[in-house]
Amino acid sequence: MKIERIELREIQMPLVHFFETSFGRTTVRRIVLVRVDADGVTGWGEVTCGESPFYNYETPETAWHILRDFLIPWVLTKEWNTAADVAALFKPVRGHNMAKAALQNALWDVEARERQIPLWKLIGGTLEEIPCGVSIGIQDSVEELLEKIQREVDAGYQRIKVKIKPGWDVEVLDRIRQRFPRIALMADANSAYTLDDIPRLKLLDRFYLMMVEQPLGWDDILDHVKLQREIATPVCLDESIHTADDARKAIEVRACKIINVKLGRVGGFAAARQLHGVCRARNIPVWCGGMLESGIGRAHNIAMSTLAGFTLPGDVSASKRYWAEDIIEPEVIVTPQGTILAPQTSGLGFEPRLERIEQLTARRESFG
Ligand code: OSB
Ligand code: MG
Repeated sequence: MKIERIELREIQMPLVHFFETSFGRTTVRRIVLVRVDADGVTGWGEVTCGESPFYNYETPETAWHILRDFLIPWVLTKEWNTAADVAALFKPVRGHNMAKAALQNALWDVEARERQIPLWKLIGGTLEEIPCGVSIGIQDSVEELLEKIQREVDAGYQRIKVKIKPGWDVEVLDRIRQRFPRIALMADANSAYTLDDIPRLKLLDRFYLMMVEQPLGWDDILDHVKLQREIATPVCLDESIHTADDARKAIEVRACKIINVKLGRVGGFAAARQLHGVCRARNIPVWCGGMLESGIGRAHNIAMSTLAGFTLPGDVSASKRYWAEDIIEPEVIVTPQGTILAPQTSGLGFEPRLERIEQLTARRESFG
């Protein structure tokens, strides 16, 4: 691949509705995009970190620094052949997986466009229709939450995930189950509990949830083993799985029964595929997590979700749930059956809307 230019830009996009988790409320997203021009085609990637270091330690500022001062200079000056190779090139940088993923995934997009095939086919995906769920944040009242759930169930989404934290958990789930006894339901705690909360977490079993996501420490594996022994609800890990090796270890010690894969959290398509392979070989279902992505990150998530092991509905939902106007054309739509159809055009399968991106840009820098 002959790279002509790499560009970083930060865009700012207001969410149509605030999104609240156990660690805080987001109203405006600050998203760093990576654009790579190479061999006459253009590829795009998205840094999926939050604005503050509350989900993990990355922020738009740390990602910009790591990309500008390390990853981009290496890609421009060192020897490598394919997008899959840059994972090894980036290895000396410890962590910062979301910065790494944005650049690596942009190179995957370039490669797919060069070969004129959809990105999902290039990574080895086979599912042409992917099952979708929604993630619904903490609301100001339970009534508002119940209304939101009703809307998403009516839209056809195949499972509902709600955010929980101490004080917004058992009573809320009880109200949800009274009104929606049969929906596929799960809860995501984003690390809001400790082992002292085991008695409370045991109460979740009465709601026959599909899973409880990341109840304990953001970087913990072993305490989740203790918890999983005590509760019937399957534990799903999100925050604490950064590599295929983390997944292997978590499965070996029985810390979880399900794993959420986020492209950013694991460092890009190469690692996501490895992790998917590790889970598949051990019969551990995986699903695609989300980070309130713009259309570009969303399109990458759709591609990943076509890998055969992504059997559970992911947090991959329609553009309009988050954005008044997305930055891709067409925007992501979900069928009345709660699925997304894999795109048939090359690369991401969605075209970035350059003039819209330009309007939203807060800063930019070019390299090469
Ligand atoms: O833990 O899955 C999470 C959003 C921001 C940070 C962490 C998480 C989430 C979500 C939203 O649950 C998923 C989405 O993008 O729809
Ligand atoms: Mg999560």
